[in-house]
Formats: sequence, C-alpha cells, structure tokens
Amino acid sequence: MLRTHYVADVGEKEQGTEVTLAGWIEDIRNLGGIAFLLLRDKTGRGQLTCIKKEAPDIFESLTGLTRESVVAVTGPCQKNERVRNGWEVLPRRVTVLSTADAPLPMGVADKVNVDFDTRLDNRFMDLRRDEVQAVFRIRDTFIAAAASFLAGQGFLQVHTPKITRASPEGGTEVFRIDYFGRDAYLVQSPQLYKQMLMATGLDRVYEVAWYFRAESHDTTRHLNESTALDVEMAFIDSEEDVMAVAEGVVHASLEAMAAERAEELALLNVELEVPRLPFPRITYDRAVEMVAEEKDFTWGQDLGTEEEKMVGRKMEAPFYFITKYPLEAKPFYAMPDDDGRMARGFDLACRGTEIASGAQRIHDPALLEKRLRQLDMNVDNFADYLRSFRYGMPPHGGFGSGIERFLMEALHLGNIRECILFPRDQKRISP
Ligand code: AMO
Repeated sequence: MLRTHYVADVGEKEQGTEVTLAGWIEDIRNLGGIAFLLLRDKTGRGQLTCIKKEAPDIFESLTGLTRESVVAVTGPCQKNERVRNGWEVLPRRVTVLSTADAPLPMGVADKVNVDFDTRLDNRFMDLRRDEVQAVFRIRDTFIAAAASFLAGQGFLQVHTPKITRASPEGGTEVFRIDYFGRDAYLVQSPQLYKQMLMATGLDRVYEVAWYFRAESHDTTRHLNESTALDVEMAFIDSEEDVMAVAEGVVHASLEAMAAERAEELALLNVELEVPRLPFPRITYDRAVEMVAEEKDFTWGQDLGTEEEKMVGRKMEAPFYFITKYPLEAKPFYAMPDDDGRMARGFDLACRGTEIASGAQRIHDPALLEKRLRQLDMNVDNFADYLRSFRYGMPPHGGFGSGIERFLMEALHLGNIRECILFPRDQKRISP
C-alpha cells in the first residue's frame, strides 16, 4: 500500500519513527521559511511541517501544490504539543499522486454555505466533507446492525430481480424499459418476489432492496430511486409477529448507531434517542380521531403527509405503529380482517413520517385473485406470482422500511437527498 499509517493510527509509538501518510492536501500555509500543510485521509487530518532550509526541493514541491491534490508523504513523525493531534510529520519524500485543478468547484474545509444543487453537482467533492461522510458512515452502521439483528432471528439475505413484468405497488408509477423489444419495468419493490420466496421453505428472508418509483412527487421526503430494508416471514400468527421484527430492527440499529457512531452523530449535532420496546400501537381509527380534532377527514383514505404530521405531534413516543387500516387504503396483497373491512396492515412512523409499512398477506390464491379483480388489476400480469400460491403457501407477512426515510428522520435531516449518495429525482439523473 502507498501508506504505512492512516492519520488516526499515528500514536505515541510512531513518534520518533518514519511514517508514510497519504491523502488530500486540504490546506497550505506558506510562511516563507516554513510551511504547514494539512493532509486529510478517511480517518482525520495530520500536519506536515516543512522547513525550507532543511529540505528546499520538498518545500517547493509541497507549497506549489494546489489544494485537494493527492500525495504520499514520508518522513519522521515528531511530538509537537502545539499541533492539534500532538504530532507532526517532517516530509522527506513526497510523491504527488494526483494534481487537483484550480479553482475547486466547491470548498471542502470552508465553512461557507454552498447551495444544495452545487453540492449534488459536485457530490464527489461534497462527500469529502466530514458531516456529509458522517451520514454514510451512520448509514453503514444502520444496515450492518439491521442485517446482524435479522441474521440473529434466522433471516436469510436474498437478492431479487430488479427488472420485471408486473408492478406490485400500482400501475402508473413505474419506469418502463425496453427489454429486447418487450415492455418491462424496474421494480417498485421486491414485494412479489419476497412473497414468492415464502412458498420455498426459506421461511424468513430480507433484502437491502432498490425501489424504482416514477412518482411525480417533488418533496423533501421522496426519491425516484431509493433503498429499503425488505423483510418477509412465513408461519406468522398475525401482523403482530411482523411488527415485533420491525420494531426490533429499528431498536437494534439505533442502539448500534448510538454506540458506534458517537463522533459522526456529534458532527451532525444529533442526540440519538433509543426508544423503549415495544413501540406504542394506535389503530387507524384512533389516528383518524386525532386528525379530526384539527381538520375534516374522510374515513377510509390513507393518511397523507399533513395528517401523519398531526398524529406525530400528538404521540409522545418518537416511534409508533398505526395498525388496522381500511382495506381500500392498503395494496391488493394485504390480508383482510375477519369482517373484510379492514386490512391486517400497519405503518411504522417516526415523529409524523412513515418510515415503514407492512402487513400480513393474503396466502389463499383465490382470495388474492379476487382482490386483484376488485381493484381492476390485470390478473394475467400476476400469473407467475399467483402460481406460487397454488402448491402450498404458508401464512406470511412482512414489511418494507425506506433506508433514506429512516435515516432522514433519525438524524433530523431536512432533505431525504442527504441520505443517498447520488439522488435521483424528477430533475436529477446525473451525476
Ligand atoms: P411502501 O410503498 O409503503 O410499501 O414503501 C415502504 C417504505 O419505503 C419507503 N419509500 C420511499 N422512500 C423514499 N422515496 C420514495 N418514493 C419511497 N416510497 C417508499 C418508505 C415506505 O414506508 N411492498 C410494501 C412494503 C411491504 O408491505 O412489505 C411497500 O413497498 O419508508
């Protein structure tokens, strides 16, 4: 490797020895006879102190660099109390690995506010900033902790197709693609596939899934390409079994985020609340009563953004479930309750924003087909899916939880685009 140490790995032991650091030159202060440079790698920043008369060539080469150029620098590391991390490196050999153009499209270390579009246009630079990287380090911990929790509960990680012929979550909001002359779609969610897997005996599966949705929403909480944690489990008694897994995932990941990402959370000024289990549950009917205290609302509709916020303000706990939705507010695959009026579906919300939704599913193929027809959906498009229900399909259920949506709420970020590397929305398809 080009480096012997990351900045954060330089400790007492290294002081007095030679090290090679490699990274970006964030700042250059040339005082004439002496220059101080700040070298940044993924673990932090270290000072390079260059004295002209001791190493004139190296002094020239380093002070002549443009900011954000990439170098490998070798030299003795010495203790220096006046430097922030207590040591400095005196460069004796320098390899310039890449020279940055000037001026930079945006600053990395500067505290000046850059508008969000400029940041996204230059995401490779934006991501050099600590607070921006922090989100993705926390995201990594969230997914790893969720995966570890689910593995502990006997779930198998799977990967289902993203190109498909049928669209599970409604017909209009799909991206159509040309599949060798045939119409195909990008999946809106792994819904149909994760359910088909329940007919295999794998019993408990999860996927870190891509959702592609051609929704024309232009909001701070919608993306046209997003990721989700999708879970499906068989042999359940009711949707309560699914909710127990959903709250377990959220709880375990928040605990891991708080324990392992204190530094990143501090950069974002976030004090993470790890809520108590179980999360409170309120029925849809109760949520409608709460909404009706503030505005007219017709029973039977799904709760919109405004209504979700109203409920969120009235709930004491940050995370809570809304259960027992009217059948018409849930997708065709949701299991109807005994009287056929309500669905065994639920949403999980965080302070007034839906972060997950799930249900016990219909596992009787005749009922499933009836529901598709009732909703005027083309049964032929679901032939493969329906077939998997005809040869032994256990009762099952699951949920899908938007990863960006969850992070946005947990980290109090104002825009969901902060939580995905290269956001896709109506206006943005590059970079
Ligand atoms: P639903 O459509 O409610 O359910 O989506 C599940 C969760 O995914 C996230 N989400 C989104 N995040 C960002 N931008 C979007 N456009 C977007 N759409 C959805 C939300 C939402 O709660 N198949 C079912 C899940 C299931 O029943 O298993 C489904 O897709 O956090």
